[in-house]
Formats: sequence, structure tokens, C-alpha cells
Amino acid sequence: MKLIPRIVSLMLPLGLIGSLHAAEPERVIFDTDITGDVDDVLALAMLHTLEDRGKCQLLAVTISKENALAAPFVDAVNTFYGQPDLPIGISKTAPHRDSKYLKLAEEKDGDALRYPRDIGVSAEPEEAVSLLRKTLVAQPDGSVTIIQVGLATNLADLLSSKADDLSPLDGPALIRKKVKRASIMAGSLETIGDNNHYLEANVKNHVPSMQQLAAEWPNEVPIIWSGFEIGIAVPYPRESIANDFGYVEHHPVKEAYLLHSGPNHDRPTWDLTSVLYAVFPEREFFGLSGSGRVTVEDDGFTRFQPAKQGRDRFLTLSDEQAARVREALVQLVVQPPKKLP
Ligand SMILES: [Ca+2]
Ligand SMILES: [Ca+2]
Repeated sequence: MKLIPRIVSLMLPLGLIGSLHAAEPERVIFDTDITGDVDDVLALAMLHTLEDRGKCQLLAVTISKENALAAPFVDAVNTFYGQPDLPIGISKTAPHRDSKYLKLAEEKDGDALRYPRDIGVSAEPEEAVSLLRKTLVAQPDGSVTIIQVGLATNLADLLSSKADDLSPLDGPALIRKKVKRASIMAGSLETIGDNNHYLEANVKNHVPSMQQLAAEWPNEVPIIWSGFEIGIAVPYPRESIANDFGYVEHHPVKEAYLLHSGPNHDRPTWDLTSVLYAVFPEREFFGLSGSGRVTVEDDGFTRFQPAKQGRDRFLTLSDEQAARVREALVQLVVQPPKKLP
């Protein structure tokens, strides 16, 4: 009776073909205000894991606040995860922000940097807007997802950018041509507790740039907003920080988390949720609102108004989705780099 094995042998290659035709890695630019809060660091670690898993291609990291240690720190984390040459840009127009953890970039064990890097040693970061333009120009049309998890200073500057020797297109035209969607952590789109006018920090700390983003971002390019309410519904478990990073003596994610939040805090996962949605938009980790339009008011409030074929949607989250998202986030943050430093 060879029938069943034969069927199995016919089925297997079909199954393999299916997996070989898996979606291409998402091409991603990570725009972060990595300075103040530590969720940016966990989000960056996730992106490296996702790249190691073949799910995304991290094209560049741009920084949307001013701090002399921000680019060196990002380079140190990228180097830890095996991407020492990943382009890094930093805003020239953003406000300064102090940090509890960026000093890790300068930490030394003996004479050597604990976390090797070349930015701040023998290289300098690029200017964020020109790096954004250069990165977009080099990608296929309609292929890039921009993840913005801080102030909107860099994307506002991109929107204001004019034709230059990198591209004859101005900012909006370049976005229209190259960007598939933006996944943005900002604002509050649903009631927070009993507060229906919550002012979220990424907006409140630089209202004009988020207003410009909301007003001038091209209508054809969807924006998916992860509001304050999503990240607080998925606290990162402190047990993971305590237990999951012992595969190296010093781990930049663990050390940054402890410097920022200490060992007894489950930090909300604001920025991580925008990464998870950006790379797996079809996996239903989150629900999506209907389409509409976000406007940013002068006090920093993000107002969503439903509109047919509107550019904007926001993430929603059931209890079951929150449980699944939390597991996914932890697994993606704790996975060791393919090659340990
Ligand atoms: Ca480097
Ligand atoms: Ca952030």
C-alpha cells in the first residue's frame, strides 16, 4: 500500500513551495527619539530579530531628538546585533533630551568600549533628512514602511524638503512614490481611563511637527496610529528583563531597561507595537479602526474623525490580542543575535 506515502511526498513539495513564496521582508526605516524612554531600545532590538528571521530589512535608523550620545548608542546596539554599518541619521532641528541610559555607549570594560561602535569614535552620523531622502530614493517604488516612534521632527523636515541632488522630487512627492505606509506611535485615539482628551508625549513635546505631519502627509499613503492606550495595555514583563538576557555578560537592552525603569517595573510597549504592526500588518495582532482623518490640535490632542477613504486608521486591541501581542513582543526582544558579539 504505497498510496498514502505517495500522496504525502506530493504534498510536501507543495508545502515547501508555499513557504518559499512567503512575503518579501518588509523594508523599514526606524525613526526614533531614543533618548528618554526605553521602549525605543526594545523596539530596535525587535527589528534586528525580525531581520535575522528574514521578516524585515532595516534600511536606516533616524533619530528625532538631539543628544550627542544618541547616534553612538544606536550604533552600539546595531553593532551588538551584527549590523555595524547600518546608516544612522540625526535631526538638526529637534529639541535636546536628556537620557538615563545613553551613557552605556561610553561604558568601558578596561580600556575597551563595552559595546563597540565607530560612530563617535571614527565616524559621524548623517543628517536625518538627507539620510531619509537618500534611503527612499534607493528603494523600489511603494515599498518602504516608515516606523515613527518619537517626535515628528524628521518626517516634518522630510515633508518640507525640496528637490536636491539626491532626487528631483520634493518631500511629499518622494513619500508618495516610495512609501507604502507609516506606522506611528503617537497620540491617544481612544479614552484613557476616563480621560477622553489625553495629551500623549510624542505629540505634546513637539506639537508643530506632528501638526505638519498630520496636515501634509500625502493622502495616498496610509498612516496607522498606535495610540497611548495600546502600549499601556501590553506591559513588558519585568521577569523577562531579569531572566532572558543572560546569554551575554553585558546586554545593552537589559542594561538600558534597568537604568531607565529599574527591576520592578513593567514598562508599557508603546514603540514595540508600531514595529509589530509594521512588519506583520496581516497577522491580526491588532484590530484596525475604520478609515478617517487625524488632526493635531494646538494643545497636542489627536482628534480622529471617521471619513470614507480617509488616510488614517488606528490600532485597537482586544484582551485576547493583548495576550498574544505580549508573547510575540517578548519573543522578538529576547532572541539572541544570529552571531553573538
Ligand atoms: Ca557603525
Ligand atoms: Ca519613543
